[in-house]
Formats: sequence, structure tokens, C-alpha cells
Amino acid sequence: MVKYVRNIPLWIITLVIISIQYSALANDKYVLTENPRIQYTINENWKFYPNGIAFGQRGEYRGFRDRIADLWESVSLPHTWNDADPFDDVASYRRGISWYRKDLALDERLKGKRLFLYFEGVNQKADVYVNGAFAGNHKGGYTGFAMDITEFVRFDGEDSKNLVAVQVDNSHDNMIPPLSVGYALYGGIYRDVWLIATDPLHVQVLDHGAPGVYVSTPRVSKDFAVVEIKGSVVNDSGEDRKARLLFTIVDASGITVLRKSISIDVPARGEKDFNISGLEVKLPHLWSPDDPYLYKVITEIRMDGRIIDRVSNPLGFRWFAFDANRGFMLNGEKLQIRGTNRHQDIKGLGHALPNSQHVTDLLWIKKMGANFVRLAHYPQDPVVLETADRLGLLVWQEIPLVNYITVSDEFLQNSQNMLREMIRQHYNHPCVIMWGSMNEIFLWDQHANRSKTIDDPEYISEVRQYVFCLDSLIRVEDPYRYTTMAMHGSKDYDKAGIPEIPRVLAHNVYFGWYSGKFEQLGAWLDKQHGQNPGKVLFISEYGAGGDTRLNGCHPERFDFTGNWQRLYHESYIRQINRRPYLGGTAIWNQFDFSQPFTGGSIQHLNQKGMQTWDRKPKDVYYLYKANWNPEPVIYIASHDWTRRFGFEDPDKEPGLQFVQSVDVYSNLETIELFCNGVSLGRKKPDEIKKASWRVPFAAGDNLIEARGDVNGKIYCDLLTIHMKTLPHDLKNTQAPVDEIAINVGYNAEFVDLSGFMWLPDQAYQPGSYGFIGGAPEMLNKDLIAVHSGDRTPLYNYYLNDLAGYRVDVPDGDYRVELFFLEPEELGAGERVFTVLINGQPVWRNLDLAETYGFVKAVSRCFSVSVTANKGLNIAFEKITGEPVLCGMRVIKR
Ligand code: GCB
Repeated sequence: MVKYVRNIPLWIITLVIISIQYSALANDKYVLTENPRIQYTINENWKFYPNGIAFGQRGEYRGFRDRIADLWESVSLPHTWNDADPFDDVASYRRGISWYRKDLALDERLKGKRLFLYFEGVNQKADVYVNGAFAGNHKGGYTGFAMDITEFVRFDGEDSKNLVAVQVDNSHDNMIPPLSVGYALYGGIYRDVWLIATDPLHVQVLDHGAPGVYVSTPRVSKDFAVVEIKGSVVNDSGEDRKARLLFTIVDASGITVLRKSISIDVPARGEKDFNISGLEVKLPHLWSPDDPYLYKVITEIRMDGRIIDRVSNPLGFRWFAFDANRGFMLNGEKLQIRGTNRHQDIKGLGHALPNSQHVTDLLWIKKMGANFVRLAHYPQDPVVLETADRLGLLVWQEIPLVNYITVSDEFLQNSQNMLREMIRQHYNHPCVIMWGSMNEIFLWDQHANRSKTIDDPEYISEVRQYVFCLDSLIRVEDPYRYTTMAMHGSKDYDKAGIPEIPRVLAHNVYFGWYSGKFEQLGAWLDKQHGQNPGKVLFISEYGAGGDTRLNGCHPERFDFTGNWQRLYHESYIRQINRRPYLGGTAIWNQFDFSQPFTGGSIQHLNQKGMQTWDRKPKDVYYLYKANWNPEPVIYIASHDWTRRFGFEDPDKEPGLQFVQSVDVYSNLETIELFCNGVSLGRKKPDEIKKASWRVPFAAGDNLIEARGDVNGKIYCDLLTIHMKTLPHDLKNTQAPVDEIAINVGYNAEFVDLSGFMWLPDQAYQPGSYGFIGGAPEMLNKDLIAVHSGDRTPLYNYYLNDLAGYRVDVPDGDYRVELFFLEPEELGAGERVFTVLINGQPVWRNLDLAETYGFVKAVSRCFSVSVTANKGLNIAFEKITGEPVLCGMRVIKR
């Protein structure tokens, strides 16, 4: 051999060695061969027992199962047991223990392999038993975990069955984040479960649920990119193993662009790290939101030319930087980060979403034109990260450390572990640019009370330590991403010196919703920017609630109308666009999501979504679409408001009776609007892509059309808007009114699910309807929700201390329904009044608190004859406290 080599010129030998070890420009198609690693989901045929009974110390309960077989429900994963109970009338949901079990069949081809279970997510503690033996446990509901079950399984013939039992517990645990959140903590095995079978010699499976191979790109430019690959190989066999590790980088079309091979010796029952640095890819195809080009790093273990194990990981080439004055730069160019937040939550399924729904959600976000998504407030499903890579969505991902912390080593360790799991599991995704450690950590004090400021210097300094520890951990685990955390408007952060710690300072801002006016945003941002020179400023949340059933011409803060939600976002976009120093922004939230223990116009729901809980885009979605997405958009911003209301005005000409605004969101040059075929003129959308017209609606149906063109191609949007009208004089027998329903104390129209419209309230005007005395008030929506089916908006506002209510209907028989609720936590006897209709007491000594309780919806119907042209006159006679009224419906009989 030596002799033979001697005859070959040295340069050839060198070339051969280089091309074997490191072929930078292989340029051939990577040929996929069968992978000895077998992995498949085991989501089907699980049994579920929704009870906290501990089935013996070690989960052995075969006998028990037989006796109560009918109590076990058949389920498939993903599954949660809280899909419905956070939304029922009981102001809580079940947090406790449940059991899952499955007979796991293992076929002969798995014999001799190393077997692992991989859980993508179990909320929030899991104890896993296999054939009665404890196989492992995991704490934390949002990260994946793997466990080696090889020693516990049996292969005994064709029917070989192995009992996998998982105890799942979603109880509050002071040592596990999150301690308190504004969303439901759905219990269950709510993501996929996998069986992974490998050769005894394999890429590490047990490193914090991560893929075992970590790919970094420490330097990227248009000309070349440097790639580093780290990881470890495990040898579970009883013999030392000598193998080759082959790394292949393939482009999106499967062509090999780089190969590297090393030899590796892994001792029996041991593990060996590898660390490949300095690999260079010339002229990399860069990854960006507009062109999310992906490579793959394929890692193979080979012995004697055979593949022993193979894993594949995503690779995207991009470089990025935040700058305190210029915002965000991607691949050397400024990119305005325009994003949104996303919870993994959908009506009917809770957090147990199928993968297809995760993908659909991200498609909605992409189609809206966003280039960024904050995965709030926890690590999300692996498919979310894969999809963000593929669609080109930049990602901020965080751990669920929300509102407050427990000062203890155990809590810190659990938080650190979660952070490490999240980073390692999702490290290879090019979409990730930031890791977040906390959200609004000073919203509550350490005794779990919501507080404006924390008067406990020791706790404040503890929190600072935690922020420091977690932020440092991110920097060690991943020096290539930015660290961040989301703060809220409390001075405690400054007191604690927290702004010095994360690299990106993010704020959740709600001017114009929880308080203040939305115009305050700009000045506030400028102040923050001035106070923290050199720090990157990011808006991690901004939003306002919107209910597609509520709309009106006079929206106001907190009324949940779609109109207010649109005004809020229009103003924010304007102010944000004028501040190029911002690192980026994220809407709160893309989709409505569960929020137990709160009110709102839909109970237990956070309604700040661009889309409803079941994903229907609200009008506001198209504001963003017109501003952010490059495809032509023309949208009449009234699809949620197709039932409008107007009073006939005796002083106005018939054609100008019901003049109301119609807005169009469009990124076309100019738009022409038509009402019933008549042009209302052509307009150029303004800087936020909005154009408005005053539209003279006719009573009844109106066909509205918005039209524009791009290079001669016509784009249009069509809508029928029905104008419901009321005569000024209800006694007008020419235009008789059969039914009037009024959302007393409220300013906007409410169209309930049956399509019935509740009219806005007004002060009494002779001939019409309205209240006499009293003041409209809003129910404190932080209270436990009003349970009234789809009628909640009727109770969210009320008239307080009213003296009377008049509806000037003509003589006749009527059915009058009155709606009440006790809006304050009063005791018996503190608010008592008598209701009189046309002078007759119909409900004496009504004491809502005593008879029904706090915020309980109550209604009662009365038969009434209106005579002598006196109309309907309802009086409220005070006994103690102030009379209240929420709604009324008058129907002619
Ligand atoms: C926040 C929280 C988020 C809430 C949101 C809201 O600042 O971070 O979890 O859902 O406000 O809607 O109040």
C-alpha cells in the first residue's frame, strides 16, 4: 500500500483526501436511501380517564382498567380535557390530574433498536409508565421531551402489546411557569406523540428534546456563508464503535452544495460530541421573508459504507441586526418588522390543534402581509417553526414566565430548563431572531395579587436576578439571536434596572384601550427612545377588542365595536410608520383566544384578534392586508357591518336621510365607490391605504361597490348593506313599527346570532324612544363574565339611576320584555326599586343582588296595553340605591 501510494503524485493524494473529507462544490443530487431510523406518530387509539385517581404507585392498572373499561373514553391525540369547560357558566375550569393510556404494538423490525417516546407537548406535568415501570417525567407544558423506553418494552409475538400510561397534571404549581396568565391552561397530551426507533449507535435523542444536531451560521454575506455543526452521537451498545459522520448540505432542489466527513469513535454505553466549524458555502441563496429559501443539513452515521442513522435539519442563510436608531436590518437592508402575536387556540379544540391548523394559521398571517410573528407566550408546535421557515415569517419565541415569579431555586431551574429546551429544540430554524424570557413580569406581586407598583425592593431585586440569569442563559445557549422580554407600563422595570439587560426592549402598549387615547402612543414611544439611547425599542403587543356583531357610528374606547378596533389600528399604523427607529411591532393578537375569568362582549374570550376565534377575518384584518401585502387589495371595511341603523330625520331630504361613512382599504392608486349604481366619486387612499365616502343610504338594501384597477385590470369589492330605519315619530301609522329592541345604555348596533338587531340607546326625544335621567355605564369587564348566551353585549352596558324610559308607540297591545343585571357586588337591600309600566307597578321591590346575585342576567316579559295615545312609559321608583336597566324589547301583538 505504502509503495503504491509512493507512485502517485502527492497533489493527487491531497485532492482525493480533500474531496472525500470536504467536497465544497459537490453539485450532485443527494440520493436519499432508506433511513434505518424509524419514526412515526402514535396519536391514535388512546384511552382517557379524566380523573385524579392515582392508579397505584407505578401506573399498573390493567386489572383496574378491566373493571371500569366503560369509564375510559377513546380519544386520539392531540387532546385536551378543557376544550369546553373554560367557557361554561362556572367561572373556572378543571385543573388537575388525568390519565392517558395506550396499548403500543411493536413489530419485529423494531427489535434490537433503541426505542424512544417523543412527546411534542403535554400540559403541564407528565409522568410516563411503560408496562408498569416508570419511564420518566417532564415539567412544563410547551416544550417537547423524549424518553428511552427500550428497557421497558416486550416483544412477545405478533400481538405484542406494551402498555404506555401517562399521568398528566395541569394543576397550578408554584414551581412551574406560568403561574398566572390570561389564557386557558388546557390540560392534556395536546400535541403529537412519536415513537422513534434508532440503531444503538445514533444521533443524540435525549438532549432536552432537541434534534441532537445544532447548525449555526456565524457569518453570512452575499458571497459566502460559514456553517458550524455541533452535536453528539450516542452508543447504547455494549461495544466501542468506530464510525464516520457525514454532513451534507443540500439546496432546495436537493443538490449537494457541501459535504464533510469525519471519523468518530464512540465508546460502549457512551457519547461523543462533534463540532465542525469553518464550513463555507459560496454564493449562498439567502433566506428572507420575500424569498424563504431553505437548505438542509443531513447528518449521517455510517459504518462500513452502510447508513446507521440519519437526521435532517433546516438551514437558512441570512444575517440580521437591530439598531437603536435604524430599526431592523436583514441581509444588509432595512426591513420594517411588521408582525403579529399568535396563541395556539381555536374554538372547540382549545390548544389541541391538528398540524394542519397550525399551518393554516401561519398562512393567514402571511397572507395578511406580516413578516413577523411573536409566539406568545410559550414555545409552540414544531410544525409552527417549520412553517415559519417555509413561509418566511421571522419569529420571536418565549417561555411562559408571565406576571410574576416564585422566588426559589426550583422555580428558576425549571424556567432555565424550559428556556434551554425551547432554544435547543428550535435552534436550527432560520426564522427565529429573538428569544424572550418573560412577559409583563411586574403585573402581579409575588403574592399573586395584581398590583400597579410593587412595593417590595427585595422582590424587585430578585426579579432582576432572574431576568439576568435567564438572559445570560440565552446568550450562552445561542449567541446568534437577540434576547428580549415584553414589559408593560410600570415604573418597576426602571426601578429594577431591567432595561439594561435584554438586547431588545419590548413594550406591550394599550393606549386607547385599557386607558388613555391612542394618539398618545407616538409621544410615549419618542420618550422611551430618548430615555434609552442605544437600546432597541420594540412594540411586542398593541391591540383593541372587536366583536363583529357590534358596530356603530359613534364608537368609544372599550365598547368592543369593530369600528373602534379599526380606528385604534389605523391610528397605531400611522404613528408606527412615522418612527423608523422602532425595531418592530406586533399586533395583539392574530386570533381571538380563550381568556377565562374575564368578561367582554363574548365571555371568557380575548377579542383583540384580527380574526375571530374560528378564524373569520374581521374588517380590521384587511387594513393590514392593504398596508402590508403587495397583492392588490380592495376591501369595503363594512363586511362585519352589513346591518346598519338610521333614524328618519324630518328636516332632511328623502335622498339624504341616512348618510353614513363607508371606508375602503386598498393599496390601489384610486378607488371609485358606487352606491346603488351611482358613483360617489373617485378617491386616492391615504397613507394608511384608507379612503372614506359619505354614503346616502336608502332604507333597506343598498348595493355598495368599490372599484379600482391595476394596469387596466379591474378589481372590485361588492357588498349589500341593509339600512334599518325608524320613523322619527313612532306613532306614525303610515310607517308602523312592529318591534323595537334597544340595547339600553349602549351606543352601537348589536346584531345577535339570530340576525336580530338591537338598536343603540339615546336620551328620550318626543315621538321616539329613550331614557329619562340616569347615565349610561359600562360593566367592569374584569368582572366575572355575564352568562347570557350570545346576548352578553346587552348586559355589558346599562343605564344607572334612571328615572324612566319612554317608547312612543301607538295605542295597542304590546309585549314588553325588560332586561336587568346587578352590575356591582352589592348585598341584599342595597339596590331595591319598583318598576311601573304606564303607572302600574309590574315588579315591586326588585332586589337583583338578593334574588339573582351579582352579574346574573335577568329578563321578564309583561303584557301591556297602550291607550289614550300615551305611549309606553316605564318608571323606576327608587327604594334604596339606584335603579338599573340593561335592555328592552317591545313587540306589537
Ligand atoms: C397583555 C398580555 C397578554 C394579554 C393582553 C390583553 O399585555 O401580555 O397576555 O392577553 O395584554 O389582551 O390584555
